[in-house]
Amino acid sequence: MIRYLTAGESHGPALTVIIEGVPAGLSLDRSFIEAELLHRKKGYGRGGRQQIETDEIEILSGVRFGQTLGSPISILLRNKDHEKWHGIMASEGEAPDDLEPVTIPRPGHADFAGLVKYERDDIRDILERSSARETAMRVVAGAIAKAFLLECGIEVASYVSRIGSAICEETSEDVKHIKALTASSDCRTLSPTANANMKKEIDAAMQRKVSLGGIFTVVANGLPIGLGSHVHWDRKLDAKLAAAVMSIQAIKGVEFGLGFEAASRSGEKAHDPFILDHDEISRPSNYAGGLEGGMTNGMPLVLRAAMKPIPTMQHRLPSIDLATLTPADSHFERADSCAVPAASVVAESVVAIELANAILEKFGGDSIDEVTSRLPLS
Ligand code: EPS
Repeated sequence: MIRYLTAGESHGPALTVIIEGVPAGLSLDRSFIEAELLHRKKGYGRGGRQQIETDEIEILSGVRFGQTLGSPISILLRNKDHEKWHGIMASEGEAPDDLEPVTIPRPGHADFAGLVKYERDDIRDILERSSARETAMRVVAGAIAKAFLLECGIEVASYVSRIGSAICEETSEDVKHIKALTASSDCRTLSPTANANMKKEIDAAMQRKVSLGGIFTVVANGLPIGLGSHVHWDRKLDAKLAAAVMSIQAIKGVEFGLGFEAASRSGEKAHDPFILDHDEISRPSNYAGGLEGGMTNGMPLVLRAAMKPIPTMQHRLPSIDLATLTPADSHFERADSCAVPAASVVAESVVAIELANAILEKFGGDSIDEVTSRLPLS
């Protein structure tokens, strides 16, 4: 099974990840991982930080001559912006005399609860780690999971379905189609009209100095039937996928297939009939989003998630200066106006990790050949 740990502060020297449990013999090169990082870095509505960072990685262990060894893979990504944060983010010595602690929490952020929980005086001790910069390393881990899944005939993609009130009416359950359309869309959506509307919405939000959330859809194709299990709560694949996506910064909800809409339909309009098509079992619809009883059912996986607007905004919200206990406007520092396109890439990554684990759980193997030889023939 693949386990991974990320470490690093947003403006610290570097981010790191250790990924353990990747089978040996998987072809892996830096450019494949960096291409995934580039998808996360892009997206209309990102702030100035993305122009600073190059998101180039160093593979420190677990890979030799472009192949995984089965040993832990460790990867380093240096924060270019750290050069300007040396003093403020130093791991040794005393705090500089002119250090201004952040003491006004942003409503909607980890600032307040984190400060109280960890008994800190400077909100920076919390915000540096709660920052979505950390998701770069999930994309690194996810890229390795994607490389593994490709060997198993499984592909994952995502698209943005909504930003603020701008909606993409088109939907797709076809990874190749999604990849082709999102490649030319700076909002990572499926139609030029939706892309233009989303950009307009983001421009208007920037003018108002506010942030925007949205909804994205993650799709996976090629999944064998029976990943996950109905027999116990902690083996249900939908629960694992939902937890993985819910753990991404600012995600507030996850649904599969019809999701919340199923609650308002009567049963005959909410489930996917079985039919025979040339003697093959077939499903004319995919309301379940590819999962029944916590198991893959042979249909495409369709997961949607809702992201709240980022709490860091030039439009400051009422807050309290915790140093003086006086009312104050919430803290602002440079931020993205909308990070929904980036979050969709992060979600693809964490979904890929869960799917890779579901494959390893069911078919197992220490080398890539061992795993793939155990997969059902398609
Ligand atoms: C973030 C604030 C911004 C974002 C950052 C997440 O960073 P900064 O404060 O340096 O401008 O750009 O996201 C990234 C750096 C990234 O790579 O995704 C936050 O507060 O969560």
